[in-house]
Amino acid sequence: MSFTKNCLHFIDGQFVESEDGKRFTNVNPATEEEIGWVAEGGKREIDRAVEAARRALKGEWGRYSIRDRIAVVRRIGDLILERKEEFARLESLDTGKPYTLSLNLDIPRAAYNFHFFADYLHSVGTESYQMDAGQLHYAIRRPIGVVGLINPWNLPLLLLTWKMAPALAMGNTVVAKPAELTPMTATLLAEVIKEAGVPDGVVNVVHGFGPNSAGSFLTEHPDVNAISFTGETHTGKIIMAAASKSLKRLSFELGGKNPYIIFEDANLDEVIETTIQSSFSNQGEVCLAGSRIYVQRPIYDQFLERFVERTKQLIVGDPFDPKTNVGALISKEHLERVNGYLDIARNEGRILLGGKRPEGMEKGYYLEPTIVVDLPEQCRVVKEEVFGPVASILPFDTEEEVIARANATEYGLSATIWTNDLRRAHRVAHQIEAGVIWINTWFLRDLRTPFGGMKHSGIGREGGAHSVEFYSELTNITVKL
Ligand code: NAD
Ligand code: 6OD
Repeated sequence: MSFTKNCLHFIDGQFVESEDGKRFTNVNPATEEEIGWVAEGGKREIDRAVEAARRALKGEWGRYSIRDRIAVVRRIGDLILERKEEFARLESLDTGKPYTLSLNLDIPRAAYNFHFFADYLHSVGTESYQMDAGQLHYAIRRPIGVVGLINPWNLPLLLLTWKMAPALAMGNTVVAKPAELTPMTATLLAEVIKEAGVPDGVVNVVHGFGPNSAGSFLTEHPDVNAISFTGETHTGKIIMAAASKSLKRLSFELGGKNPYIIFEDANLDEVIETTIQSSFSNQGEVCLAGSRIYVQRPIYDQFLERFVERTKQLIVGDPFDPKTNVGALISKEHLERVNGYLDIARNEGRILLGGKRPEGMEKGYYLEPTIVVDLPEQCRVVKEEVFGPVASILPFDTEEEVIARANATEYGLSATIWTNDLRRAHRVAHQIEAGVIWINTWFLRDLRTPFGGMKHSGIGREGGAHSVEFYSELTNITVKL
């Protein structure tokens, strides 16, 4: 199996270089070694991809029956599973995340995104209303057209397929712009798309950067009907402005600074294990990470002691070592950004554990799982998205107080509440301003449910009927006999 992969664009069913031959280098964050080159797309590549996608809407794909679409969407999922080790290897090479995580979470979930939406398509209907005799309204659903998919680097294949599967299921064509730091699994997905027999031009992948590059050319393109974007809130604002010129439909899944509330009656055994995951899995590079951990004061010391002990057991290291729990951060720049937050934490609070490069690891963008305490509520580490293996633990006294503190943020993506008091769990959940709330669990996903954030964490919801709604256009037809 290959440890390198050069990444070409996939336009109109062909793997191609950029017309001007531009390329950039792809680096393995765990070794700092080059692992291949990537074609760097610009306006010309986006134009060609959008033209191909628009043509494909009117071609064979546009005439596919629902049954044919279900079959091909399902087949893409099957082929991902057939090549899951190859996908997982490339995902870990690109991101630095543990191979076991890629193999057991990212890649199966990517396949399931296709399987789920293939199944879901069976039950997609529309509305019909009868008025007086002989008067009937009924709605028909059509694809919205060419959809631009722009993704971040933290869960590259999972998030790309989360958008691509419903877009294809609803009969659209797509132009995907993967994150520049993680181009490999999108390229392998293009191979799978070809193998699955998807007609040329239905799926296009253009590599490149964001500003003044493939990303912004895609969002500005007048023939793109919708953009589904996952990434930073700041980027979302830029994309919204660019997309406004041609009034594109937008779906935004943005950043989060998610409150994670532990009441004194919670089951601490469960809490500790899950909090390890919600803080440090994927190196903490998860938009849903429970990064503000509020612990009720009577159990604060006990929680801290047990959490520190359990965190010490985590193994940081080579993503391909099966014992590794925490891999490398995505890039040198990102590690520096996270270290910048740790400097603030040192000044305004206290680093209780971690906060430095693991001993003996000279290469790679590694950081020990880090626990921070004694931070003032207004500290930037409590307010801003750190997106690294850094857990801030904050004591609280009352329910009212913790709700107010949880909501005192511009973000509203997710929240977690730990308590055995049923009434309190629901009472608090109803008051927290977040699009996704977990009670006594974290990141338990069901793809039928609405997923997305409020406030600066996003616009719109995806998942199940919400994805169907986003990736299709309704026309109401009224008939009077
Ligand atoms: P980012 O916003 O920097 O980049 C995301 C994508 O947007 C990349 O493909 C990038 O090339 C592209 N891009 C950047 N500038 C652009 C522009 N001006 N026009 C068009 N495209 C542009 O985000 P990132 O650093 O790759 O990812 C981390 C962020 O993503 C975090 O804030 C995280 O919370 C967020 N995220 C959110 C969710 C969610 O579901 N809400 C999921 C994963 C990640
Ligand atoms: O599970 C999902 O569908 C999803 N969109 C997860 C996002 C995770 C953010 O990092």
